[in-house]
Amino acid sequence: MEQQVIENKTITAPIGISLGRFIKRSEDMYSEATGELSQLMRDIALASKLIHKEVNRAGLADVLGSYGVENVQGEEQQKLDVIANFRFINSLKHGGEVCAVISEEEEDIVYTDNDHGKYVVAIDPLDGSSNIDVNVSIGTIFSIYNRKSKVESRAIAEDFLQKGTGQAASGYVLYGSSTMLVYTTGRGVNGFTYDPSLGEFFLSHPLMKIKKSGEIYSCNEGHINKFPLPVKQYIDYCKEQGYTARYIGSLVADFHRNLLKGGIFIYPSTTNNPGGKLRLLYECNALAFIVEQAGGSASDGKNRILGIQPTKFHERTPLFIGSADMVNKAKSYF
Ligand code: P6P
Repeated sequence: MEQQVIENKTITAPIGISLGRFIKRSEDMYSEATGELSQLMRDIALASKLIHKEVNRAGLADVLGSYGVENVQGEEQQKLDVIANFRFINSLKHGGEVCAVISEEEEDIVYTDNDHGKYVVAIDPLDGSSNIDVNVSIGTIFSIYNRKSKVESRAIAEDFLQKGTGQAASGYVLYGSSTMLVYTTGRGVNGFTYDPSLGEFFLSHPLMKIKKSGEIYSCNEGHINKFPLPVKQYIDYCKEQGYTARYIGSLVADFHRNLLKGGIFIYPSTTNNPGGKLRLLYECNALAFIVEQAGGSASDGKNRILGIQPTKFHERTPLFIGSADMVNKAKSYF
């Protein structure tokens, strides 16, 4: 088994190590670690395994199709959305480390009755759910913060309305041809692939880094006429460069491909979504932390995503994320 040299500040480990042992190793490497974040990551991994099972039998177990109700976003909830939301909140509630959750599927704060928990989690339990019925990859995106309010008190809005630079950890789960958990605690990005026969995630992508520049651009060109002029100009530039267009319509899948191959994902402000479509708290901040830890960049077109001060739980932001040189080139048109 390839032995990765442990570099100071970043967490690396031999490829093939289980997630559980990786988490323990990470905790042992840092004297200040108390084990609470480790337990939280285990809770997220557990919920991911349960969702993996639901997603992989979606066609068989009548969990396809809509649930017949709308979520707070006014989007028709897919049954798997509801299941995923329940699984993650339940796992975090029973894990005991999280005092409250903000979820794309919930209008307001969900209290876990763990007022002693020192973390809060913002989560999109199942992003890209419109792709469920057509068997396209979907994903979970999560962001973890240290609460600002006093332990033993009830969580408050300010616990969630923190800049992305304050994240303790973030990551995503991609339910694709294989299920992968990719996360960072600010010491590098590591990717784990799930082996359903063993019921465990194993380190498959240690210390992930994104290319400084790439040749893939991802955006929904069907909306091109709704894009601001600078975005149209940048997309024209990509075409002149002969870049490849790749757009799955599932943020986690598009982001993960660009992380591995280099590229830029763009969901700009549009005439019908002037603030952009994607959510700052539980989509953009989480992926921005990952991409910066991997050497890339994330912007709203002008400002660093991680530097934006949130004012509302479900606020949206335009998103330019991926290879640093490509994001900078796109920004140069504004
Ligand atoms: P559009 C899925 O609904 C989602 O939230 C992201 O996963 C995806 O990147 C985006 O919306 C797709 O939006 O407008 O291109 O269909």
